[in-house]
Amino acid sequence: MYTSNGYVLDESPSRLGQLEPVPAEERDDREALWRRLRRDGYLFLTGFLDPQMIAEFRRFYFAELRDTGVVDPDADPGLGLAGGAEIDRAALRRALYDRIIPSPEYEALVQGPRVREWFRWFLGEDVALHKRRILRHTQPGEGGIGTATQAHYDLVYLREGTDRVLSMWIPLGDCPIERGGLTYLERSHHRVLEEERNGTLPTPVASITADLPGLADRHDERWLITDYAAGDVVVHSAHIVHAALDNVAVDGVMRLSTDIRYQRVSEPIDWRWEHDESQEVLLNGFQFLTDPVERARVKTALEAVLAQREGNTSEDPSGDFDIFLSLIEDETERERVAAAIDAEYRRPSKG
Ligand SMILES: O=C(O)CCC(=O)C(=O)O
Repeated sequence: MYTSNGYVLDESPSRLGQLEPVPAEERDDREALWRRLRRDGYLFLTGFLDPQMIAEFRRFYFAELRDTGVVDPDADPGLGLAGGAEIDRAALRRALYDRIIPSPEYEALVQGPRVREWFRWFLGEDVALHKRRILRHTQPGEGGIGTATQAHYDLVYLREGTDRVLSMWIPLGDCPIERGGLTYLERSHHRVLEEERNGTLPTPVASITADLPGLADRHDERWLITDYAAGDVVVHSAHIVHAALDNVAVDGVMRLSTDIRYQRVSEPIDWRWEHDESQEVLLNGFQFLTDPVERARVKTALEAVLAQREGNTSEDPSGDFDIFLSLIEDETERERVAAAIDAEYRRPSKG
């Protein structure tokens, strides 16, 4: 049984399918890859990265988390065995934002020659990697709304720049289905593109829903899943709907992944993605602002706050939504945005 945020996936063939890897004969054929990306919304590139490099990064990552309660401190960090202790959130943030994300190990992973050169080749010009890069781990058994990534498409979070952004999802270690890999709603990008063009999407939209089976029913579409192996990656467009499954593995092994975004340097970059992930909470409210005057004002105010915090990891980001809300001058707009933030990010966990 596969679940996402506790919702059980319908395993009938009309609702669940397999992700299709790019066949060997298309790997070096740019035109064929573009045709495939336009048709499917994703490119599943098996064995794209060296599994040994992935294994080394996994070991480095969990070794850095040894004292956070996330992993079993007595086990080989390369295994990524979940710990049973209470999680020390401040220590976790320090490990992530002060040591792991700025490390040469992470840099080599996300913009080593293999990845960067591939994007340069595929996009046909110089490329930029967004500074906001996301590392995610999930312990087995973590569940309930808010644990697994809900159904969404990336453009919703990237609207301030070009829509021709490509994401790369990289499992950092083997990620069999039950460990909670990424799942894609088959060809949903065609519908999303159409809805975007016609302006028929409800706005503002953040994630669409946690109810994956309900969404597949509503659109008569299938969720595509697979057993990912270390070294596999998926490149996806900004319009395809995707989500994560729960980690329901019984072997105690953590799911670890990173997701990064590349685009052509010549196209506008969403300013919010020019800040690293440690400022995420502060930036998340911006998507809910609709009034153009308020958007412009808040953007300026937010950039000033961010400039002050550059390189300074806030250990307790729980107050960042309040800082964000305090930047909105119009009271009605502030209340509306506060309600949207509560619905999207502060939903009480069912797990
Ligand atoms: O890894 C996840 O849970 C979500 C990843 C994602 O949304 C992405 O790669 O765009």
